[in-house]
Order: sequence, then structure tokens, then C-alpha cells
Amino acid sequence: MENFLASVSLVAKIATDDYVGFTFFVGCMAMMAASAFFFLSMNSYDRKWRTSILVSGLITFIAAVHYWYMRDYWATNMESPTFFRYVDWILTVPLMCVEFFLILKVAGAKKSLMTKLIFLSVIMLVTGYLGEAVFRDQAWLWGLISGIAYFAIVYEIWLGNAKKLAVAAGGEVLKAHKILCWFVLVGWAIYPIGYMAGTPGWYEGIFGGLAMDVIYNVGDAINKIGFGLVVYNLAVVASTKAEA
Ligand SMILES: *C/C=C(C)/C=C/C=C(C)/C=C/C1=C(C)CCCC1(C)C
Repeated sequence: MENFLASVSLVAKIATDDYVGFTFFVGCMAMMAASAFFFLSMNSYDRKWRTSILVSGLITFIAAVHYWYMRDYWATNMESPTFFRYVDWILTVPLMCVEFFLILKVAGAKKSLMTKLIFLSVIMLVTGYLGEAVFRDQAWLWGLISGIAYFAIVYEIWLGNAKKLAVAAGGEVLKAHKILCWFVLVGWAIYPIGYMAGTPGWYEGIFGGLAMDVIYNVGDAINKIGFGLVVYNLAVVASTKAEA
């Protein structure tokens, strides 16, 4: 009977020192809560911001679903759910690029800006996946290409066309754009660090053996939820100013 119960038990045990399992679990709940928050807030600001907040909610919702699977995958196999991780990113990171476009639309941002950022983010992630999962021996090469695409995104939003549009828009849009730029420069830099910490023979153990997945999970929570909250704040503040 006991064996039978064990075999039908659907919930895997999580050890007290399993930080990866723990952060997958908390990450999943945080993404779900953030999604509910963004979706339910939809009527609290001006109509023109709705798509932006919808996208914020979609980003955390897609992540919540992937965290659900990653949590399970980790609990069952005790190995990195690299595949789910990158499927999550390849859906959510381009949406974050769309977010830049949406808030800059007031200053006349063109679709080409969005396409460019999306294209760069896809290059960044596909090459990252090749280095992390397929061509492990050439992790440096793929990491390098990925890093170049990352810097091209950073350049575009900090100094390129996107920056000019943000300056032209001014006010709350410029403020929000600046904060989002910091997210990309500092918050997104967490990932290449995780990549290096997870590549054998590189910086394994730089964080006292803290697993790559913990680094990615913390990065995701900061970037996806934080990013969404910046856009939420912009919508609320800009709407109240418009009313006044
Ligand atoms: C919500 C998920 C986000 C914001 C994920 C962002 C991921 C990156 C910025 C990943 C970047 C990488 C490099 C710059 C080089 C090494 C390979 C990657 C894919 C980890």
C-alpha cells in the first residue's frame, strides 16, 4: 500500500537546501500574481496604454506557465530545464522589445524599430541556446555572438533611434524609457553571468556554487515583473496627468 501511494504521489518532494526548486516555485507564484495584477488593472488608466499593460501581463503569464513546467521538470529530473527556459525567453524577450516600441509610439516610433529589436533579441537567444545546449564545446563562440546582439540592443535603446524618440516624447515616457534602459543594461546582464557560471571550466562556483538556474530565476523575476511595473507606473501617472 505504501509503495502504491508513493508511486501515485504526484507532488515531488523539495529538499530544504534545494534553492533551484524553491526559486522555481516562488517564481511561478510571483509570475502568476503579477499577471493577475496587470490584467485586472486594465481599467485604471487611459485607453491608449491598454496594449502596453496587456503585453506586460502576457510576458508574466507566459513565464508563469513555463515556470510551472520548469518547476516540475526540475523536481522530477534534477537537471536544468534548458529547453523550456529558452522557449520562455524566445516568447517573452521579443515581447519586451514590443514594449519599447509601444511606449515610444507617441513619439512616432516606426515598426522598423520593433522589427530590429525583435530580430536582435532572437539572434541573441538562438545563439545562446546553441552554446548552452547544442555546441557545448564552443560555448565561448556562441556566447560571443549572443553578446554582440545583446550590445546592439543596448546601443539602440541607450544611444540609437529609440533614445532619440524617447527624448522627443519627453516627460513621463522619457523617464520610463530610461528606467527600462537600465533594466536591459543591468538586469539583463544577469543572464550572461549565469551562462558563464553554468559553462564547465569557466566561472563555475563564482557564487559559491549557486546554480545557474537560481541566477536565471532571480533575473527573470526582476526583469519581467519589474519591467511590467515600470510600464504600469507610466500608464497610471500619464493618465492622471492627462486628466488634470
Ligand atoms: C525574461 C527573460 C529575459 C529578459 C531574458 C534575457 C536573456 C538574455 C539577455 C540573455 C543573454 C545571453 C547573452 C548576452 C550571452 C550568453 C547567452 C545568453 C542567452 C544567456
